[in-house]
Amino acid sequence: MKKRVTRKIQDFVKAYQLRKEITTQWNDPIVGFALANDPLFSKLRSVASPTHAVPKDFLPGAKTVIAFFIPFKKSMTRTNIKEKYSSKDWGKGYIETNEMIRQLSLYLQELFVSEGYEAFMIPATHNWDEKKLISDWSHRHIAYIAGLGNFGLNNMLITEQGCCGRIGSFITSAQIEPDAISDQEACLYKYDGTCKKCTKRCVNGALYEDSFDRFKCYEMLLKNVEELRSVGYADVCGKCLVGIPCSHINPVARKIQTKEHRAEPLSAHL
Ligand code: B12
Ligand code: SF4
Ligand code: SF4
Repeated sequence: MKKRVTRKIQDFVKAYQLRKEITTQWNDPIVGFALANDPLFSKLRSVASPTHAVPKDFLPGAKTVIAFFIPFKKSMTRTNIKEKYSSKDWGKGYIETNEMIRQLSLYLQELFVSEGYEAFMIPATHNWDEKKLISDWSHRHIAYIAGLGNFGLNNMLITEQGCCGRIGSFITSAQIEPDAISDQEACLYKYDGTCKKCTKRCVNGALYEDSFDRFKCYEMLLKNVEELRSVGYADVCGKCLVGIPCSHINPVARKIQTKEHRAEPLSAHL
């Protein structure tokens, strides 16, 4: 079932971008699975937020949580590197991907229900407490538990395809084999204290090595809402995600591979 669901998600995204009205293009999504009763879900209440839900709060018969990361293409993320305000493509990418995640979740819901399972879908964003700017369901934590990656200094979940993309998750009563959490660090700063490029890219004084001010960040997102009116409601920024080592790859995995590769000829002679 795992392979089939992964393929269905990938095929959906491939077909979706062929629609005439869609301008954003995505790379193949990566998909991970978590047991709904994984003790890490209840741990989230103590680690992340006391109001964080567990899968059974939304679906009492929950057995599995499916998480997917939908990577943006480099050609799109590049448009958001220059200037203080976000590019139109980044704004449009946000709006179109949120809608795609909604339609993909509806599709998965129909699929599971047609096979006799229960299903529960969650929106990609705006499911937050307006005053605290915190949600009761963190897609990036779910994706972490489902083995899709690890956290960066820029707060993003960094996957094997980087952090430039959007995350969705979905709950079902179908039992699907879970994936293991990734023990591979993904942020260079967390790995060896280097990089910090994301903090230097922040355009509104919200992201530092030792702190993040979500309200300052949201202030910038709202400025972009005004700037990008022509594409719709785009509360975006994302300057701390683009043009950095972890935008499209896991730079720690790359660094380790390069070191091993360099070490190879020497070890071969020992
Ligand atoms: C509220 C929210 C915001 C707020 C607050 C952001 C924040 N950093 O807290 C505002 C409006 C400011 C915002 C801004 C942005 N957001 Co936002 N946002 C959300 C939302 C709706 C909820 C996040 C939340 O409150 N979760 C609950 C809290 C408790 O957990 P958390 O913040 O996710 O987790 C933190 C800690 O627990 C911690 N942590 C650190 N180390 C470790 C280690 C372990 C082991 C664990 C368990 C946890 C942990 O990690 C997390 C990151 O700080 C999610 C969608 C969703 N429902 O998940 C999108 C989401 C997080 N945003 C996203 C994005 C892309 C952005 C922006 C780039 C805007 C844009 N699209 O252009 C900026 C980036 C700002 C930044 N650098 O952090 C993406 C992230 C994608 C990714 N690769 O991770 C999400 C997942 C939306 C999506 N569906 O893809 N966002
Ligand atoms: S830019 Fe560097 S420090 Fe920032 S999250 Fe990416 S790898 Fe980590
Ligand atoms: S999204 Fe923009 S304002 Fe928010 S932390 Fe990143 S660069 Fe700074």
